[in-house]
Amino acid sequence: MADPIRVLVTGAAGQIAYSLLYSIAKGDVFGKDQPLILLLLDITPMLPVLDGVVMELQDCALPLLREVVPTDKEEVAFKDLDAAILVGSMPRKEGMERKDLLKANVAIFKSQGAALDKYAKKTVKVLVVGNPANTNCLITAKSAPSIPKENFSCLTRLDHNRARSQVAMRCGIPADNVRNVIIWGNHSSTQYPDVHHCKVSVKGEDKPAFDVVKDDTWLKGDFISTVQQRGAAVIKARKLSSAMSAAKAICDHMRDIWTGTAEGEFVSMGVYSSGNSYGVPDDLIYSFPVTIKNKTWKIVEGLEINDFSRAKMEATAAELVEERDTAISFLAV
Ligand code: NAX
Repeated sequence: MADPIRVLVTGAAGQIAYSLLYSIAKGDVFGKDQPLILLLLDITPMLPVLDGVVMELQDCALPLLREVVPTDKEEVAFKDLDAAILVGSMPRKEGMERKDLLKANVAIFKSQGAALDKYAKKTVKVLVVGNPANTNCLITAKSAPSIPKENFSCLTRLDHNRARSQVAMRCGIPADNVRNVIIWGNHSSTQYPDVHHCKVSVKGEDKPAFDVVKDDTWLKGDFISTVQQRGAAVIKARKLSSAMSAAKAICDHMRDIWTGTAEGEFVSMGVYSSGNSYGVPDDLIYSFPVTIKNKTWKIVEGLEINDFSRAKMEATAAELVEERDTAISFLAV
C-alpha cells in the first residue's frame, strides 16, 4: 500500500463536511488503495462539535483512514498537505447577498492562502468551496505565491451536475447519458449553464442536446434559470444550503483532479484565467470546460461560441471582475 496522503478539510464541523468526510475517508476520492491522514480545521467554538465528528469517523472503522487530526490551528492543519478542500466560511443564509459575505471571507482566505504558502507541500491541490468560491479561490492563490496558480480551483461542479441532471430528467434518461455540459463563469446566479456542446447518449448513440430535448425555448430559458437559481431554491426549501449534493460535487471534482477525466469528456471547474481563452479577462478564477490528465487541468479550447453564449459569458465575467476588484480592496486593508 502507498504511504498515506495528508488531506485537509476546513469547515469540518459544518454540514457539507458532515456529508463529505465519510466519502473521502472510505476512498471515493483518492482511491481505494490510498491511505489517508485527515486534517480537520474549524474555528475554536466548534471544536466540541468537531470532536463528535472525529468520534463518528473512528466509529466507521475505515481501513484507509490512518489518522484524524481535529484542530483550530492553521500551522497544524496546513502542514505538509497533499490536498486541501477549503469549505469553511460563512454560509449564505436566505435573502443574504453574496457581497455581504465577501469582506469576511477575504480575511479568512488571505490567512489560509498564507498558511498554504508557509506549511503545505508545493504540489498541494487546493479546492475552494466556501462562497464566494471563485473570488475566495483567487484570494487564496494570490496569498500563496510559492504555489503554482494551476494548483488552485473552485467548485462549480455542483452547478455542472445540476445542469446535467436537468437535461437527463427532461429526456427521461440517467444522468450518466448526458456529458459535456458547461458552466461558464462565476458560481453565482450570473453563471452560464451552456448545453451547446452537450452530448446526450440515446441507445448508445451520442446526439446534440438540442436535437434530443427538442425544446430550444426551455434550453435557452427555464433550464438556465433553474440551474442558476438552484442553490437559492434549496435554501428556500430546506432553510439550509445544499450539503449532500455539494459534498458529492466536491468528491467528483477532487477525484477528477486525482485520477483524470474520461476520454472524450470534459467537466466544469473554476480555474485561473490567464486571458488567453474565450476572451475571458485575465487574473480571474472563471469556470471553464476542462480536461484533466496527470493531475493537471487544461481548458478545452476551440469550442464555437454564438452571440447568445458570448453575452452570457461576458456578463458573468463582468461580475467576477467587480468582485475581484472589491476583494482586492479589502485585501489591502
Ligand atoms: P456550515 O455553516 O454548516 O459550515 C461552515 C463551517 O465552517 C462551520 O463549522 C464554521 O464554524 C466553519 N468556519 C467558519 N470560518 C472558518 C475558518 N476561518 N476556518 C475554518 N472553519 C471555519 O456551512 P456549509 O453548509 O457547510 O457551507 C460551507 C460553505 O460552502 C459556504 O460558504 C457555502 O456558501 C458554500 N457552498 C458552496 C458551494 C459551491 O458550489 N461552491 C455549494 C454549497 C455551498 O453553498
